Amino acid sequence: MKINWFPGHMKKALAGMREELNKSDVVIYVLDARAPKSCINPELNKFTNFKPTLFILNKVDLSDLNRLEKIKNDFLGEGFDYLFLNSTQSGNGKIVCSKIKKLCKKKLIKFQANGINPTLRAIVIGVPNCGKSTFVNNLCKKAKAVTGNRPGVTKGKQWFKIGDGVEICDTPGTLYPNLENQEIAKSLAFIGSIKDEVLDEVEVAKELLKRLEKLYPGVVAERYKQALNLEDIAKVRGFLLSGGELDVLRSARTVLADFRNGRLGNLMIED
Ligand SMILES: Nc1nc2c(ncn2[C@@H]2O[C@H](COP(=O)(O)OP(=O)(O)OP(=O)(O)O)[C@@H](O)[C@H]2O)c(=O)[nH]1
Ligand SMILES: [Mg+2]
Repeated sequence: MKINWFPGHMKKALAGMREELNKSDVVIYVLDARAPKSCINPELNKFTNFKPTLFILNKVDLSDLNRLEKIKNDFLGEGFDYLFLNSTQSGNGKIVCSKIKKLCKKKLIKFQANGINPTLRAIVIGVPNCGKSTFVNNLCKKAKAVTGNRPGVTKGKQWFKIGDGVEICDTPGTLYPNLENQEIAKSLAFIGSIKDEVLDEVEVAKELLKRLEKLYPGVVAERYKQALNLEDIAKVRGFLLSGGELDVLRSARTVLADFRNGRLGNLMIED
C-alpha cells in the first residue's frame, strides 16, 4: 500500500490559504495529539515564512499524556508556543488569546506606543479532521463553522471575531503535496486525515494493529478477546459474510473506528 493523496481541491486550498496567511499576524497550527509530528508540514517555515506559530495539540482527551509530556518542549521556542487542548470543551478562549498576544508582543508594543489597540489576526491551519473548526467554534462560543468526523468538511475560509482584539480564520484541511515518509502517511490515515474511500481500509487497519502492538502491546488483545489480527477479530466478533466467510472489512472498520473514538484507550501512535 502506497499512500499519496493530494487532490486538486487541496492545491487550490493551499493557494487560497497563502493569501490569508499574508494578512495574518500569527499561525495557529492545529495538530492531532495522537500523531502531532505527523501533522506538521515539513515545509512549514517555507509556507508560513517564519510567522509566529501557536501549536494546538488537540484531542488530548484521546491521546497519551505521558508520551506527550516527553515531546512537549519540541513545540516551544523563539516565535512558537503550544497548548494542549480538548476543543470539544469550552473555556479555552482566554488562554488562547493570551498566547496569541504573547507571540505578537512586538506588534502590540509598537501600536500601543501610538495609542492604538490593533486587531490581531490568526489563521488556523492543519491537516483534515484534526479539529480546526471545532477549535474555532469553541472560541466563538456559538457553533459557526461546520464540523464533522471525516476529512474535508470545511470547504472555504472564514474569519471570526473571538473578542479581545483577536480575529481568527478557519481554513479547509490540507495535506502536504508529497507524503514521502510512509510511516507519517500511515499515521495520518489512522487518525482519519485521509479519506477512507481512497485507502484500502483493510491494509490501513492491519498497519494500525501492527503499530499498536509495537507501541502498546496488550491493548489490542485486551479489546478483542486476545485476537490480534483482522481474521481472529472477525471470529471473536462473529463478523461473517452471507457465504460464511470472515468479514475482514468489517473487522478493519471496527478497529479504525475503535481507535479513532478512543475505545482502545488514550494513545499516541507516532513512533
Ligand atoms: N475527542 C475530541 N474530538 C475532537 C476534538 N476536536 C475535534 N474533535 C472531533 O473531531 C472531528 C473533526 O473535527 P472538525 O472540527 O470538523 O475538524 P477539521 O480540522 O475542521 O476538519 P476539516 O474541515 O475536514 O479539515 C469532529 O468529530 C470533532 O467533534 C477534541 O479535542 N477531542
Ligand atoms: Mg473544518
